[in-house]
Amino acid sequence: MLWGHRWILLCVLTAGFTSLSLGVEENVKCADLNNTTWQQYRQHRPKLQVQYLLLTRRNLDCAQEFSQESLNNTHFNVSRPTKVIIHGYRVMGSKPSWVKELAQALLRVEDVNVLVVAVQVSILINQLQGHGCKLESFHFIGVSLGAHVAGFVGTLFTGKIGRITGLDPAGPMFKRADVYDRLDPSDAQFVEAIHTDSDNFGISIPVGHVDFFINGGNDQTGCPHFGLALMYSRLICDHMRALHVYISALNGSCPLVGIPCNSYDEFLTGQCLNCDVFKGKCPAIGLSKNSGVVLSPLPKEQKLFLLTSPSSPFCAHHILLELEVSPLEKRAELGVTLRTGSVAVEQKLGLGTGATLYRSVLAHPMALCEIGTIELRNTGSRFYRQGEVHVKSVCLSELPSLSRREKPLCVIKFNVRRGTPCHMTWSRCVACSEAPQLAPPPSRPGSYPTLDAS
Ligand SMILES: [Ca+2]
Ligand SMILES: [Ca+2]
Repeated sequence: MLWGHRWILLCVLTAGFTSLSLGVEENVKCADLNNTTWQQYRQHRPKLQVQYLLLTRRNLDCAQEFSQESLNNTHFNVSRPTKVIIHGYRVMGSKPSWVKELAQALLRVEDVNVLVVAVQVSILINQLQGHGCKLESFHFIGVSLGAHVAGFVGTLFTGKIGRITGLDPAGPMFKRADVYDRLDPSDAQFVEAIHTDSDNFGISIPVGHVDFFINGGNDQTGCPHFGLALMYSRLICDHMRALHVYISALNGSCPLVGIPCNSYDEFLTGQCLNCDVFKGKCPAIGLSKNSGVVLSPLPKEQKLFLLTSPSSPFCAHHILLELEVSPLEKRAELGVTLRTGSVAVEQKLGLGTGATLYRSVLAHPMALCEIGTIELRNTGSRFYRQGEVHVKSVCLSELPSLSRREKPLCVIKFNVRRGTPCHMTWSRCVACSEAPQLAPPPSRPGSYPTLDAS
């Protein structure tokens, strides 16, 4: 797709102009985002008054129109922190349907003011400062272009805003932009970003103190990337996943923690196993202070990786698979399946003649202790010619590991013949040519080769 088309679509999908329908005069009608289009906004800009939506625990379902003049007639509480949802401009005028869901998720976690804005946030902040709100009590949550709007406003307040959360901050035209024009760690006291479509609508570089790259940050499991899916859902699914993962984290479905690593490849090949650089406490998506980061000074542009399941609430356990085989004369391929009841997750490992140690990290819906069986298949057929693979050990452990790593579950010493799958529970083996033994983990060499996993 041409970049021009991408950006038109990006504007359609993620930008947005908020205007409010009337509602204050009767005090019972709820304010709402209306369908003002970008064109209408341009034509009528001088006449349009900048307005905002307010949601609090006292009006969870019925947004109030909000302005400096109406401040005293709303549920806004200057003594409480304020979350500001920034969704930018909207070209076609369709309402961002997720705003209310995000606002309500925030209010379930904290008793705060939630303001929904499109632009001109700085005017609002100035007004609220006049009413006694402190800059550090503001938390901006910006989606796509809204993330950079939040960054720009943060710059205007010299980085004194409390927190900015960028949900798949827009790229790639921002990638080479000056930090003044895009979100960066200097824009607030704590800046975090969640990346889910770095290869398309999102930015590929880290822009916060910490940056969560979900499933590597490019493409999301459960999103249609091929086939007959609607063009809209194909294009927007990855990009909007950051928002849905964030809402899931707010709902507390499961901890969504990131593991620090230089690259996704290093993460997938088991080269980053713990959060020792964060004093053993992995940063988590959500509202905890600084995402749980206790380091001082804060890190900058620290990449964090995590895997998710394909659908809400996106919970997954990170399982490290470690395999040691006897030296092979020819190449081979092993299919490893972890199974609990009807749930099965398969990982294919390409084995070469020059290496005997392999590592791979995979997502599994079950915790390690709930994985009932492991099955190995020698799937190499005509192209691969290694007829039998002697497995010295296959071990599973769960990430992130604690500083003192727990012992992995291991099975040792068995052969996997081509065409004869080897099923194992942790206490027995079926159809192996040699009875495997449960064993303590093998000693761990310092480095492992890159795994050719598929
Ligand atoms: Ca900036
Ligand atoms: Ca993508």
